[in-house]
Amino acid sequence: MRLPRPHLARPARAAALGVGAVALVAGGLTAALPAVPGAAPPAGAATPLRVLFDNAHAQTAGNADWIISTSQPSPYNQKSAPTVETDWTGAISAWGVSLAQYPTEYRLATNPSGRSLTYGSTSNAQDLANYDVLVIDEPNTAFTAAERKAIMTFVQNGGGLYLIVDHDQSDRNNDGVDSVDIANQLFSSNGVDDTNPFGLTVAYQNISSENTANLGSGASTHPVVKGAWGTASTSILRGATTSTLSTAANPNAKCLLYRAGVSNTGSTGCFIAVSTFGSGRVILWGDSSPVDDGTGQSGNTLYDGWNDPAGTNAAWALNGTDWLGRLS
Ligand SMILES: [Ca+2]
Ligand SMILES: [Ca+2]
Ligand SMILES: [Ca+2]
Ligand SMILES: [Ca+2]
Repeated sequence: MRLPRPHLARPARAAALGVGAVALVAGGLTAALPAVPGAAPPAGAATPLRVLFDNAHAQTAGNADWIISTSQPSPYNQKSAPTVETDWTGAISAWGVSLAQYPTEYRLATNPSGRSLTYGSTSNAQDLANYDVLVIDEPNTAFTAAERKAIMTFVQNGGGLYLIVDHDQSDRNNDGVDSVDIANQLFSSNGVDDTNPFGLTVAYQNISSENTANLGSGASTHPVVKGAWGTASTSILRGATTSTLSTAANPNAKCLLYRAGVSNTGSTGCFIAVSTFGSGRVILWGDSSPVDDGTGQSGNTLYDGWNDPAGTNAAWALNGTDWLGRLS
């Protein structure tokens, strides 16, 4: 059983990877990071949360670079104890390094390109049964039928799925499917529950540029909103879509953050949704841009959404990771 996170230390660390990163370099490690990573975990938190980031579905196609590190499966082979997001190479390395600063609390890996997602395969070191949380940021090739079943079985058995999609017609590798198609296929054809298991469907929208602070009714106390990494309240939409909720299909489907200007009790226009399936949890976010940290492999045009002052995007990602892993 995991005890509560060290709440006081967490926001300071999260900030160190954000706008405070410059101060970190200028002021020196000791000044900027007063708490020693790994020193704070309470007794009983001996087993780190195991988080797997998927890179087997064209997550680096086109300008995407949705990896935590170029070293895969183990990011620690690039740098064993990263402290700033550029210690690991990838446009979501800020997400990875934020967690990796707490080595006794989080252990990260990447499902590398060419490796299928499995559940219950003893020959796959990155088998989902070995992880607590699976992050899939904008898949651009479809999951196979076996992978869809594996993902849903993982969630059904208590796993947490953080699924991020991008806007309609965002087929970066021109294979005929984009993340909207791929998510909806997962939700409707998985061999475990094909009748809207999460109560969530991705809309076919392309919202070019908006900001939102439209929290769902009653969402202000949700652990993803009010978490150890700070309060999540706003986000950015930069080529984005939303989802539609069906509480008839799943009464636990809930919208935490709506697009601006829509009803915050409605079933449409949801930008960040949460739900459950079996013993597990899911978060669905309608845009890959907010977690783009702006730095990654050369050749990609990237924008820093992670630190964009119009959104509390790091908090959504990091509090969400904790909630999916049942730390909150
Ligand atoms: Ca790329
Ligand atoms: Ca594609
Ligand atoms: Ca986008
Ligand atoms: Ca980066």
